[in-house]
Amino acid sequence: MTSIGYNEEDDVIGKAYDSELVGRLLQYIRPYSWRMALAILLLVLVTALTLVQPLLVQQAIDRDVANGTTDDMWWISALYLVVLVLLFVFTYAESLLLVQVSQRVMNDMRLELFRHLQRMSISFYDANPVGRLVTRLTNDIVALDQLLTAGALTILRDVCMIVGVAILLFVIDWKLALITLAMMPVLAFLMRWFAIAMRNAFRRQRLHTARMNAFAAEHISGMLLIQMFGRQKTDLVEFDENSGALQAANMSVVHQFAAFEPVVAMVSAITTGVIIVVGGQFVLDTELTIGQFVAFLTLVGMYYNPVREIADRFNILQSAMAALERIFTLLDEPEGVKDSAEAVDLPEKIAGQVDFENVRFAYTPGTWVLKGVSFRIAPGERVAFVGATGAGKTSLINLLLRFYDIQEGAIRLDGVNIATAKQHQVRRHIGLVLQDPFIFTGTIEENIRLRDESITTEQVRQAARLVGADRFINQLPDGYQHKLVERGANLSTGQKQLLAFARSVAFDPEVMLVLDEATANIDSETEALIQDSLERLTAKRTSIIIAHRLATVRGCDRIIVLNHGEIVEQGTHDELLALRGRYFKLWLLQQRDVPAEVVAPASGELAPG
Ligand code: M5T
Ligand code: MG
Repeated sequence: MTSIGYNEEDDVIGKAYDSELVGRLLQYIRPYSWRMALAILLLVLVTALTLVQPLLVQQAIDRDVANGTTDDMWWISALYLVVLVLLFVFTYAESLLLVQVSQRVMNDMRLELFRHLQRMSISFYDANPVGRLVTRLTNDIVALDQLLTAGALTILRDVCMIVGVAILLFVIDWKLALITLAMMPVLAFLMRWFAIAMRNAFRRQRLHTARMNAFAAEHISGMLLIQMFGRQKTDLVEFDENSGALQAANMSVVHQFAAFEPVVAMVSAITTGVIIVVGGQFVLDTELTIGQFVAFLTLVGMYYNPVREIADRFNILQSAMAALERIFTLLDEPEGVKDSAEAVDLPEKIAGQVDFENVRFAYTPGTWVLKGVSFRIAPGERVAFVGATGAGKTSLINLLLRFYDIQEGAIRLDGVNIATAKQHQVRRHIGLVLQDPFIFTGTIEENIRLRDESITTEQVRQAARLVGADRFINQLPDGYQHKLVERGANLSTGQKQLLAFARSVAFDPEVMLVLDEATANIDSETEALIQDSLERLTAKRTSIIIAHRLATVRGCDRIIVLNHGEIVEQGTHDELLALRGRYFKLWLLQQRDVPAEVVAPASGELAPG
């Protein structure tokens, strides 16, 4: 098995700086710009105060120590203390401001992402694994936080520091400063070399992390199959390879880091050595005071700190840029069907008439899935759609729920073209009973009303009674307050189905859509129960039933036979049988399950899905 869950997009490694991305990020920071500005101001002040310290020491040495007095000690000490207190206050305020901005930006982005996800078309979710989308909302947003709190401003601080120190060095003694800066090209060369090596190491690290995660996610969710087919050994071998590659990549990152620090330390030590020799001579020549000499050495030490950390920052920037890019790519993904500005309101209650007028529709331009479908379903009428797999039944439902807009024709609900109506109102009038009912974590009652407060407890119970779900619910220890686990793992398939029915009924939609494939894998007793509740759920309600088993649709007022996106026959069960057309063939095929003498050999063209 190969890791098809692995996605190249996830290990794209961005540049450390991308002006377009940063420009977009700034839009998010704008609402908090005064906080940000204040943080930057404080940052500059903190740098300045840090640089003042060696200068104070210099004063103490030159004024007092060198002359064997303590006259100026008191004010220098006092000043030093003030500097320390200010440093504390400013640093504290700066971090606080930064974290505030960063947390707010993160929150804004998360909300925007989630809202965006809510508007994405259903086809988008077919193409994007849940895990990836969740990663956008979690890990990638965290990477952003790092960019704001640890990355961007720290680099600014480092730059301030380097520039500030360089200026002071020149102020103290330009000759000595020149000698110090002469070491710069060596350092620049080393840093560049390390940056490239580290970039590659990080890239490998991320690549292998992504691969291992994808492999693990896929093979853990497919554990049933793995155990069924006894693939544990081969799986373990492959996992071991992935994991080993990750280990190697991690080690190589560590190697780079381990080498970088001592190398910088060595350059720094050599520089210090040269300064001691040359500076010492300057002191002897009284060109430099002892205080200046000490301050100079301290400043040079400060100079190397940011340099040493630059590789770390570089890494943070890089992964943050990549995360930003992924977030923005997701945000740029076009949303599903949108309401137009002049979308009309549907009445609170409708009669429930559904019209399809010459509907033509294609998921991908050119491949028509529905080729001019027209029908009218009167209020309260129960209509079934049947047809071979791929005929377009599910598509029809998707269109009525307006998950997609059609290319030609019109779909009307009580005469109102749904393309011009507000989407959520259209869906409120339509109930959908899915083949694979989804259960949320929460109680039975919460699952029925889906946290809609307008549905009363009594309505919840009524709905459950109507579909016959109350029997099993009442047997549960906590009844309606019984807690369900994720995806309803503590319920049987039939129970989940009944619960989903109750949910559809509780919302009391005028039009009910039933995807009947649901009853495929349950025992005949439960099936009869579900069949029975389906009848009750669709009674006196406009209903559209998509069924594969014709037994389900026999009792419908009308059956419409779809074939390759076109209506080929319609009528009642008996009428259609009398026609001896496609429906008849389908019906014959299904009689094969039943020992009956009616069975005649049929062509396999219309195999039941
Ligand atoms: C009809 C294509 C599908 C088929 C045709 C849902 C869906 C379908 N299709 C897409 O390209 N994208 C989609 O998201 O449309 O498909 P259907 O409407 O699903 O057919 P059905 O419901 O009658 O079939 P079945 O198997 O459920 O009985 O060409 O590729
Ligand atoms: Mg279908």
